[in-house]
Amino acid sequence: MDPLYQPQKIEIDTQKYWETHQTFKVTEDPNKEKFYCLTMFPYPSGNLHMGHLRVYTIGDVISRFQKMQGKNVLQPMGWDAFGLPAENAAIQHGIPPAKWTYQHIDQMRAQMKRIGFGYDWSREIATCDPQYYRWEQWFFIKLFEKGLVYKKNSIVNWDPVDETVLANEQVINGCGWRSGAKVERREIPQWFLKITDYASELLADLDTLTGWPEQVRTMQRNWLGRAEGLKIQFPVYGSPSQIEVFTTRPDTLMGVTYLAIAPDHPVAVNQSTYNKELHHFIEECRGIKVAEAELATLEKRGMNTGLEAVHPLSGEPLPIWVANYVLMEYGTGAVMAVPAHDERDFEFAKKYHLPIKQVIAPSEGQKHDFNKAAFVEKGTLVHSGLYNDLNYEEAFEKILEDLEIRGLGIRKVQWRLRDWGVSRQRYWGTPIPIINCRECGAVPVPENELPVTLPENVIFEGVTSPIKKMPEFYKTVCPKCAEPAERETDTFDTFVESSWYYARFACPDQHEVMFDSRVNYWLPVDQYIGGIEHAILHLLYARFFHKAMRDCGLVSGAEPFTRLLAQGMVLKDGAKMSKSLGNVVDPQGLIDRFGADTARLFLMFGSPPEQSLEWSDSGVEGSHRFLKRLWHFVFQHLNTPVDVPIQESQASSIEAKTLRRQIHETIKKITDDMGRRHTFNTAIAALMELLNALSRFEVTNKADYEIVREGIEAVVLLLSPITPHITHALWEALGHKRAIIEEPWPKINESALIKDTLIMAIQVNGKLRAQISVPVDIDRATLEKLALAEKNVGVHLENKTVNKIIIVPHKLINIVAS
Ligand code: ANZ
Ligand code: ZN
Repeated sequence: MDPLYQPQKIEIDTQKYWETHQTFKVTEDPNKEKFYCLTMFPYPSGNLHMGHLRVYTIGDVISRFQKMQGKNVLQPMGWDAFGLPAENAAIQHGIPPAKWTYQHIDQMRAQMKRIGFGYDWSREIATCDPQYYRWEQWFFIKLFEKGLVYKKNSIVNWDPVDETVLANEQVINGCGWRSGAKVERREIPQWFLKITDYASELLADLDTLTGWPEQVRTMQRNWLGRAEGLKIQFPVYGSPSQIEVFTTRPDTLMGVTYLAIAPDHPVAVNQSTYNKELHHFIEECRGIKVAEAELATLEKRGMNTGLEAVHPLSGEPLPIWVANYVLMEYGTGAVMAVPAHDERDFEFAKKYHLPIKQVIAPSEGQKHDFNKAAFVEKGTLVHSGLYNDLNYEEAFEKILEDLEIRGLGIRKVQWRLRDWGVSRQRYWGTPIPIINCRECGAVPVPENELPVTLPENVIFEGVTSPIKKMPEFYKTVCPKCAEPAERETDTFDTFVESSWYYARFACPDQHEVMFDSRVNYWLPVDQYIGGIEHAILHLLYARFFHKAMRDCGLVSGAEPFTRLLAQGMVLKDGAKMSKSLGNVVDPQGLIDRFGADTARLFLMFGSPPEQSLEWSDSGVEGSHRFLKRLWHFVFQHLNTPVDVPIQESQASSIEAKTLRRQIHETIKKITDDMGRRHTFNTAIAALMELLNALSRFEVTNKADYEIVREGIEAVVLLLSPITPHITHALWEALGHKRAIIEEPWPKINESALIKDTLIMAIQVNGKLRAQISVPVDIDRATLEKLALAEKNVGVHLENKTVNKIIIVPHKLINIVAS
């Protein structure tokens, strides 16, 4: 054993060992419990950053721990390889996106190998590989046939100078990122997936996901946004039309003082043909695409249409306003405004001097100033005529009843969730497998013509997707009528690829069908790990895909991910480590200087995985010092053997017993920390304490030496999921023939955990066969069990039956057997 800890050499050697032994390649073994551990695959940007390093280390530690538990562990890796950065690089530097992407994949794969992640590389997937996306195209056609796909006009960002559609990220302050031209809104036909068909199930099944953080489940619930309310009709004066509103607060109906409609609402658009000012206002609102999140804080703007609606119960006239805070995409695109009880309406009414009418009373003793803010809580009705004194539920039902009589209201469950628009007018993505025929409309590409391959050798002229200008790509014939037709040149949103990759890892080499039976062996993913930024969309889309794939008979089970861990950010000086802030620490430098094990140890030691981790140079150095100390300690131990035999009569000392207890308490704690709690930081702290205790312990005889050896082996085994290289080398130095990666997790010796012990002799038919250490106050049943569990006792009981067990308290146990 080298007296010096040399991480670079040890790490490369260990990685070679794994490579030649194909240590992480797994096959399906029905006799072994499987464990599928998946960390969200990266976009191949070219370099791993510290956040990557942290999340992939978490996954690797969990995988290695589970392998040591005897499970058949699958830990795959792949590349979310389509997307805008490759396309932007092509536009700016003329490199074809495919070439750029594959180069970056090679770079990142090499980095991952250098950090020692235990991936089954034989299952690597790149989503830009036609062998991958062909099954996505195939599945899209299945969804098309099932009626879960439709085409609808929807709005995109149009750059009038570059004559192209821009992704949201390419619009900077309302202008095209390259041309600088003011971006316009255009309506073009786009493909949608009917995720809303699954809204109820996506909501209900959240309750079964008990292995997910509560926060993520709440975020998904809010995104789905199930709301129970009413749809209410407001007739328009002097017009046959009615304005329909959706409200969750019908109890406030008598407090409505105006109607607010979206700028895109047909009544607004129609009215603007007579009203220039209104027309201008609507155009202005349309120029700004409002994200839903901004609605609350948006500066409220509006204009009176001059039209009036009729209150459905009181018959009073209500002005109709166009308001920028009303979304056409939600509910009916119209709101019955109740300024006294809704914050947005309140702000708007204040600004435009509209009446504020209180209809809900704050509870007794609760003070509320209706001049300052809306009162949004539920309560007892006031100033509501017939409905006075009713509570929320009573008012809801009574008002519904009265509206129903007039045919002006119905109960309605509204969802916030929208269908998923999957068309992108970008080049670097999966071609949408549709052929547009003048006669037959949109026709799916026949199965035997899949994949529709994206041409990879392309040159960008300007920003437009090259395949939109490639007749050799888009010119084709209609599969139905054989007339000339054109292929769809839009590509899929890259969220489509990441919605099903987890299942494809089960059988990435299967080229006949999307999935084979292996998918049922590996799914669901037992542990999924990734950033909280994917808490909503990615996870919701993947859950939707799983259910849709199940309904096509492709997978089984209702949910794809049993447990979810959302890791925290890596911070430096309290801010997110990011390029834009210029505070990144490059993992490569760290590895060059200290080795991968130090980096892994620091990242796991700094904080529990769900919390943010503050970068610290001294923390890294401390981690490195610990590994050096461990190395030296093992070296010294191996080079100073103690052979003084223990005296026959000499019981081991109190100190020795205490140390042994600490060893087994540490095993017990770390088993729980790593397996159940995922608190790797406290596990490492306990290991550091154990190493301290081992170093302090004075070895005077062979028995002591053996206990220290037991302690060292425990430390090395327990640490091996976190720092797999140094522990590989140490295990070998400790004289083991089998590599540590093949070793099982250390076992807890229950009797070593026992406090205040005494030694009792165990006899079989009067002959001493063993000695055990037990608590002074042990009960008879436990004592008998412990005695019978002793190995040597078992040997002497072979083929015998126990007739009687005689116990002389605090002295001996005699097992009488024949
Ligand atoms: C009257 C009312 C009174 C409302 C009150 C709220 C409080 P959730 O619960 O999020 O589903 N709303 C309806 N359609 C809208 C749209 N297209 N754009 C903006 N706001 C819209 O929200 C339902 C409530 O949001 C509805 O209930 C409506 O305002 C508003 F004291 O109606 B409410
Ligand atoms: Zn046709």
